[in-house]
Amino acid sequence: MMDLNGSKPLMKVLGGHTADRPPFWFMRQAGRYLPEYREIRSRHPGFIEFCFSPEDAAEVTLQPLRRYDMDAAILFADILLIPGALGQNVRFVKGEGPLLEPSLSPTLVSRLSAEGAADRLSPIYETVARVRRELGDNKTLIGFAGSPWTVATYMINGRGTKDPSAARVFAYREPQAMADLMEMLVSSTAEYLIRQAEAGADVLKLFDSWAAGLPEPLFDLLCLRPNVEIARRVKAKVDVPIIYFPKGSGPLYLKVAQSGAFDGLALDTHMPMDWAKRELGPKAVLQGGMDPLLVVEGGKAMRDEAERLIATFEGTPYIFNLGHGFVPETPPEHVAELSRIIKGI
Ligand code: 1CP
Repeated sequence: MMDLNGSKPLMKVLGGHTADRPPFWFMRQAGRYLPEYREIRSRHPGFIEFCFSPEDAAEVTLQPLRRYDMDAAILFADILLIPGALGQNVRFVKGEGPLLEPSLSPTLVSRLSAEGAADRLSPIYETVARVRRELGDNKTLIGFAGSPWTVATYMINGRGTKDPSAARVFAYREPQAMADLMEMLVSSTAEYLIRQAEAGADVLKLFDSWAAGLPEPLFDLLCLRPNVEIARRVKAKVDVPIIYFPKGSGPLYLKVAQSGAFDGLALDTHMPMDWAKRELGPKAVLQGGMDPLLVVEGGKAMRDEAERLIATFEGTPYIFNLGHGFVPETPPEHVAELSRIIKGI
């Protein structure tokens, strides 16, 4: 195969090659911990409207790279744009988080439609194209979407919660409505990701932030199968690597790796790293794992853990990242220090 990504360190590693130092980026690298983000955010009354503003969304996508020179930018958007495109009303309320109205019943599921959903997200493809034009040839642009189960937990619950049990009960009580919802999410998400790749995304990531705690049969049905199906549909159309993040799924990561459907697997914070390297590493390129709260703390604790991760994965293709996103309290100078540690400078 011709090596078209030779100048992008992250693409090389995602293709299975090792590197002198791990390429890196950070989950939630754009966001509230950066003053320049808050400045642009304050000009927008609504978060969704901000996501649909390509010029400003492209700008905040690029902001963290100007400070820290990571190897990749991640598109500034949100996993909760898809519910809006399917016909549910989504808004973000200050201090409260997302509100999705009305929360889903089987009747309401039958009123949603994936028809034309990807077209309604066209400002996002414009953001992707703008960022790709401004990003250097050696930098990777990551497009993304929420995984069907994770997006469904918000659609069914109607708001953000630390406990997605309403969606689990819905899955048991209303299997047909759940299957219909998953099919709409799979088809709209696959199309949305294909359009991001066509606009210039080099890599695509699927966030299954609520994959933890599902019994194995439900994990197979609602996490593994839909994400494998999205990967299959995307790869039938565009030649881009896909990273999957089944957060908190523990030993079920093994089934995900064995599916062979994903180029990369994003690790959460409590993953045993030697186990991951031994059992998952042969099947997928590994990314992540650092506790974001260590970057709030900084200093020796942060350095020791970064060095532990780098040493663990030395000699294997590994992308440095967090096990979940930066929290708003993260001091930007700690991110600068962490970037220097990873670069070995
Ligand atoms: O007003 C603001 O600035 C709101 C903060 C914010 C930001 C910066 C939200 C609301 N979304 C985002 C951007 C975002 N979201 C990005 C791009 C920026 C980057 O990563 O640098 C990405 C990749 C996401 C993905 C996302 N959104 C996930 C998956 C990753 C994860 O954190 O687990 C999830 C679960 C969301 C939902 C969401 N969006 C925003 C909030 C506050 C939430 C969580 C709601 C909740 O569960 O309570």
